[in-house]
Amino acid sequence: TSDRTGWWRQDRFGMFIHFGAYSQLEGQYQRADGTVCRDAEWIKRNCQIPMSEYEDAAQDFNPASFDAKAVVKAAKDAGQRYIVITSKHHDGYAMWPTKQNTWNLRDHSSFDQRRDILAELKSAADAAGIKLGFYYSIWDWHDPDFADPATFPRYEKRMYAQLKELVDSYHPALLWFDGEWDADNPTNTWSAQDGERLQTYLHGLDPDLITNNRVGKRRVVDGDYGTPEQEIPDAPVAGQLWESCMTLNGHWGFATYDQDWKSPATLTRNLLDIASRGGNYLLNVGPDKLGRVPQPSVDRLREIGSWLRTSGQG
Ligand code: JFZ
Repeated sequence: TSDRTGWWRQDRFGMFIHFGAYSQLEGQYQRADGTVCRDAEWIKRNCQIPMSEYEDAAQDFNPASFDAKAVVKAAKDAGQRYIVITSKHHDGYAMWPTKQNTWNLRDHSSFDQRRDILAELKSAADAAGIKLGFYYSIWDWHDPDFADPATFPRYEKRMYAQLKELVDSYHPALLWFDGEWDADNPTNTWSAQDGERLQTYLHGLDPDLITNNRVGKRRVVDGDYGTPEQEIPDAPVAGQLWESCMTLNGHWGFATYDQDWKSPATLTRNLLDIASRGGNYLLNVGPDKLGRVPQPSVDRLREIGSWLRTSGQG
């Protein structure tokens, strides 16, 4: 535990945002034969969408209604004090104008080319005293150099360059890594050494940058904290900070068909349960293809916040 986690340990409650090219499909893919396949941020892979079709969908992506101030307000109303948004999920699509490829929201979409949602979110968060962090997937389905161990070093170089862009342009407080595996090629595994090298690199850019343990092999020494997913650990690892991330319904990314929302009572109980065990709670919203946070999510966030305020803990 270093000094850099001070604010994070205090803050306790954050907003996760899963938003990307997959959001354009809103959870549903209709195949040529008319059958429908459903999934959210994994839809490209789990519904076996050919890359050219997925790229076509991304070309139509136009989240014109994304409103950074409204997102930050929803977080603030809930009592959340930090936000972690997907800068790049497994599909490799970058949500900022990266210089490393054109597979990004600036160069491959129908979105206003002058806009940059990560910059918008950063300034709205700063204005509200909310910390901003980025999710970044090491696994990349789009970059052809990822999947082959022979070319992986070329991919890794671009990944380092992208992370430097993120740090230099938006000064995130935290990087939330994921996808430190390759399900298609188990020999192409991200090693403990790869993780350590990346951590050292990032702290050279910004020593205050917090990372989760998925930057490496999820050992206690990897990153600053552990990441149990969709669960509250009975016995947290001694000496390890941790953060449970959870969905509000059953998916991370937007899925029209998923209306299975958790109750405000359950969500508030989770927060109290986690906080009482010394953990952090990262609760997810998945904006729709226009960039709007679903109303059931906004309503639940407000209810959690109103409970916190009436109990004098907000
Ligand atoms: C990953 C992603 O694949 C998923 O789409 C989402 O972004 C989530 C927050 O993270 O999924 C995982 C990662 C780790 C585990 C399971 C799913 N795990 O440790 O069991």
